[in-house]
Amino acid sequence: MKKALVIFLVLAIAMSLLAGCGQNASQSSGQDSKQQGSDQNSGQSEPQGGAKAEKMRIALIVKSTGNPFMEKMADGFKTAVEEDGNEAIVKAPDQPTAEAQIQMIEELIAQKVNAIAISANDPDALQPALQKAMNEGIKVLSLDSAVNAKSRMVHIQQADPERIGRIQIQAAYEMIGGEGQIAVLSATSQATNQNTWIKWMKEELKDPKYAKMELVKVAYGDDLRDKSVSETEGLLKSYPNLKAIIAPTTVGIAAAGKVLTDKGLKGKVFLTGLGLPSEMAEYIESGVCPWMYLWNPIDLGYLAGWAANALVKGEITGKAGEKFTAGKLGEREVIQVGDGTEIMLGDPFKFDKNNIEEWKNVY
Ligand code: RAM
Repeated sequence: MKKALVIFLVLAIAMSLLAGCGQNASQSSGQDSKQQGSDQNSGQSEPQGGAKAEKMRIALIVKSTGNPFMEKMADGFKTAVEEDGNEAIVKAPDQPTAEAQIQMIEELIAQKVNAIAISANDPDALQPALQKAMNEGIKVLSLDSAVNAKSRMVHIQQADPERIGRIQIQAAYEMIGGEGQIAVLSATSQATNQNTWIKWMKEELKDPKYAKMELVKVAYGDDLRDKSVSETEGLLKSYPNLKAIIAPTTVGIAAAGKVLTDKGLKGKVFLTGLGLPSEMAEYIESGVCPWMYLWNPIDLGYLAGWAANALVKGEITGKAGEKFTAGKLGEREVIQVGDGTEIMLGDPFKFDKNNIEEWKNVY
């Protein structure tokens, strides 16, 4: 009996050990295969029929939601990123603030994206977040509204800011016959692009030919439609002799166009600035806004998308003199501007009664 019991116990122990080993073996092999799978994914490699091993995730943060210019810019960006076989992630904060953008940058760092492109709501406030991103190997670029040179590898510039600023003052001068009060209706008070253009407007105004023209106020509609409407109404109320409004923002100029139209001020208060042909056609046709300027927002986003592709591939690093092919826009060069580098899209384009018809369906 005793012998039988010992044999039984030995057998039982041996079997349980064997079962344990088996379990461990299958568990560990399961882990191994899981790990292999996530290793493949952590490089964002999604083999597509063997064509491309690495699919990079390239993010765009725009200024805010509900801005058709930003939407068109994002369309161009997505096209370029996808043309190179990468994945585009587009983020838009509810409010055009630096705080909201910082939160989005932190989220994208946690997601380990490969690149972040941003149209900045503040030139300096994003620096710690963007530097953290770059320290983690994420390529960072700005477009449309720049961050300072320490916060980015390169900036995608729509057109020469000096020219954009000066031509808007020249336009207002012509419209009002060189005499009278003018006001600026801008986006947010921190926006890099608008503030740079306004700086050049003020430079242009120093020319003695503008001695009879007075810039009475810079108002901020924050690229929000309702606020831009109420700021326009405020300007008209505070300055009953106002002769022109310059709105260097597509949201602002469209809001001002509506207010001037509704109040029957066509020919009394002139409007110019930077506008989307699709939103401004009716005011250009009616004469409320005799002419205005812009560049192609789809191409601006597209150029930034290709610059991001080139950065993640290591084709460029953001140093002056580097060249790359920006898809259908052809070869582009990185140039030195001040203490940072830029890639330029082109010249601002003038829209008036003669060409608005053909452009209003494009963007
Ligand atoms: C608005 C935005 C954008 C600017 C255009 C002209 O849509 O402020 O940043 O480039 O206007």
